[in-house]
Amino acid sequence: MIENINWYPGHMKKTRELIQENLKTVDIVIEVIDARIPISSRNPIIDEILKDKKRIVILNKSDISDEKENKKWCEYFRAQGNLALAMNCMSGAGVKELQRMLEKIRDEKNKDSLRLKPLRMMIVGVPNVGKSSLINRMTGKKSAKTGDRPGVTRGKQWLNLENNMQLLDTPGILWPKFEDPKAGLNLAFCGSIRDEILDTEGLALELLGTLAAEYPTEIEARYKVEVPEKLKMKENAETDDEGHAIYDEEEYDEDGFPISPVLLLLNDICRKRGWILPGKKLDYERAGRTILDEFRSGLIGHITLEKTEL
Ligand SMILES: Nc1nc2c(ncn2[C@@H]2O[C@H](COP(=O)(O)OP(=O)(O)O)[C@@H](O)[C@H]2O)c(=O)[nH]1
Ligand SMILES: [Mg+2]
Repeated sequence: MIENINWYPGHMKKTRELIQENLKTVDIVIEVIDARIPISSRNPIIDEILKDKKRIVILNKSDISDEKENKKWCEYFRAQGNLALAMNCMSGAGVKELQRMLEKIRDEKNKDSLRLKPLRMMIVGVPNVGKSSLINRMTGKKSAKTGDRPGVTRGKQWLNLENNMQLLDTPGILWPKFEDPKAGLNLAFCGSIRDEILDTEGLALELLGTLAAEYPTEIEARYKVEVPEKLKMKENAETDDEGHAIYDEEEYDEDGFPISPVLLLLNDICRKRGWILPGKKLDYERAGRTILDEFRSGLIGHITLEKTEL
């Protein structure tokens, strides 16, 4: 889990140095990102860190993201000169294809050499994208730790995979774009920021607004509510300083304050689901927690929050 927002500059510098040190000894870097948020789940200066090192971008969690967006994002990363692949570490879908890609690179590396050299790789990515899950998938039970061999960075171990490949056992943990509030929100939606430090109700309301605009059909089907037209047209809506859509408010509470249409939608959902407290108050805490959980586990649908320009 994320060591939360406390990425000190010194901390970042150290991580970066560690990755750069290991980078010298690897042939290829596997960069894992979250397919639901391919921009927010990438380290902002990853290109600067990896420079022209050969890279495979893994769009992980493809089981809960939007399949047609996965394809577009793969194309996008390929157009930048990388290899790219959608992956599901829960089922293992995509692992065989990754294997084939790696074998090709290994053979390329050895094409003129008499003594076969192993392909060496490391996995990098921001917290919670599935780096450890991928390592487990790649190593399976047949992996073995290599001992203190020359060339192995102290404290680091190389895992011997099948087919003459070696994987650094600890992934390079990078930091996401905390300075961008939109990225922070996306990371929080996807569970990359500890919920204890978040305002669940506020976060769920933000998520609901986003989903109502981009995936209204999924919201309607899951919660048996009708998403008002004006919420569906968020793209055209004016936004305030923090990027929140400004709607023409039509409903007012008993004190005369406007009620956001997203809150009205949440109210509808609460009533449909029976999230009501004694005294007929709506149980926003339960609503918030459930909507976030259902989004994160893919129950609302296959959703990608960040789209390519393609
Ligand atoms: N739905 C889904 N969940 C995944 C996938 N890969 C990993 N996860 C889950 O995402 C969470 C973080 O995974 P982990 O491997 O610990 O990420 P790391 O922090 O990058 O090492 C765990 O709850 C995993 O079970 C995937 O492909 N699909
Ligand atoms: Mg991990």
